[in-house]
Amino acid sequence: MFKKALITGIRGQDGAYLAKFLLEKGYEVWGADRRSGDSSNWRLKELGIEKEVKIIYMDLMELTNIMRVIEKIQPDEVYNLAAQSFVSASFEQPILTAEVNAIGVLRILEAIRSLKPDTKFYQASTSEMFGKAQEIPQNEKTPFYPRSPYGVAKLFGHWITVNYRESFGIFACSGILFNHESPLRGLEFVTRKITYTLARIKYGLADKLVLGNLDAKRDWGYAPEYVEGMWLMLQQENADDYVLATGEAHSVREFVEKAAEIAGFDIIWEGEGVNTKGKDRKTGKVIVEVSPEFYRPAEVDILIGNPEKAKKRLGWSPKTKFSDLVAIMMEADLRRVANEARR
Ligand code: NDP
Ligand code: GDR
Repeated sequence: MFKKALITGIRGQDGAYLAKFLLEKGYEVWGADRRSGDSSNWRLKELGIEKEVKIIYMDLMELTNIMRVIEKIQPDEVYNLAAQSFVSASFEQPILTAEVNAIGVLRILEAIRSLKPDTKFYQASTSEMFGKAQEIPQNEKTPFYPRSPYGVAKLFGHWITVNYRESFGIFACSGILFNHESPLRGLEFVTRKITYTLARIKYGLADKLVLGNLDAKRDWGYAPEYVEGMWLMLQQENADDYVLATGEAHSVREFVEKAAEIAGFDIIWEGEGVNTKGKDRKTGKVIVEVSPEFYRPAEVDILIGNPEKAKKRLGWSPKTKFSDLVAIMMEADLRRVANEARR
């Protein structure tokens, strides 16, 4: 018998890759869409699975809606990937962020508890819960110190998942995932903003790249590998929490440098906070500018994960190295923008 999976956040980066992965495993895949008005489903289209995913309307704000969906689908597995996922926006929309990223998780767990308690549940937790990191690298036992309304709300989502596992015996796992990127990443996130904008500069469609804090360091992995880790968590004998990460951190500045090299640019840095030593000397045309507009009220300076537990228990390990990840993203955007420019 095939299994049924319900994925919330189906129209996001991870929703698309997870849907593809589960379809290949023979699952019947239901995608919960909050019906935001943009019905382009471009990510599912790019992966060639738009017609295979069964879309159902479901918003994490609405308990009765969630209950009807769980009742109708009777899923074996629920992957809760839906969220207000942009850290910056959470400072402007903290209440909405908490409603979706914290209480939204509880709504799903309540629906599962009431209607189908044998459903396995995956919660998309995040390295942002470590925030002002209390140790380096971070693992499942590292104390949390979130630095944004996003991180605080996700911390509630994490603990309520643990609590429903311990209180009601629900098979509920929290995946503490460090940043994972791909050509399907949203344009508001720094990696995709860099590769897409550089590609547009290359084809004369933009004249500069404007960024915030270049010194922030992140542990960047490749998204298709991380969705397999989510699935593996739900296939174990016991539910547990796992860190998925590469164990390496790189700065935003390094990401820009690598991407520019691949796109064939010499970088000229300009703006506040720019460190103009060595290769950052001004030599001509402006390509990268630093603007306070993109600084956050409280920053997370450095995150590096330790994925040892996932390696040992799940047999999961990251494969794509930083420079390959940048190349995959940069080349994909160069191809995309070349097509745009031709139209
Ligand atoms: P995306 O931003 O690409 O996707 C998030 C999805 O959530 C979107 O499709 C969005 O819908 C949906 N959504 C937002 N609000 C609601 C709501 N009220 N009800 C239903 N759906 C809603 O995120 P990613 O795919 O990158 O990330 C997936 C999850 O993993 C998120 O929860 C994120 O916080 C978490 N995470 C991501 C990491 C990463 O590096 N990518 C790392 C760690 C955790 P719409 O399309 O309509 O906007
Ligand atoms: P993050 O990703 O906050 O780590 O959250 P993002 O790409 O937004 O920022 C990473 C770092 O880059 C710095 N930065 C900029 N960020 C953006 N977006 N735009 C800029 O112009 C810019 N300039 C510098 C940021 O200050 C930050 O330090 C992502 C999301 O996917 C979350 O949902 C997820 O939980 C975490 O990763 C793990």
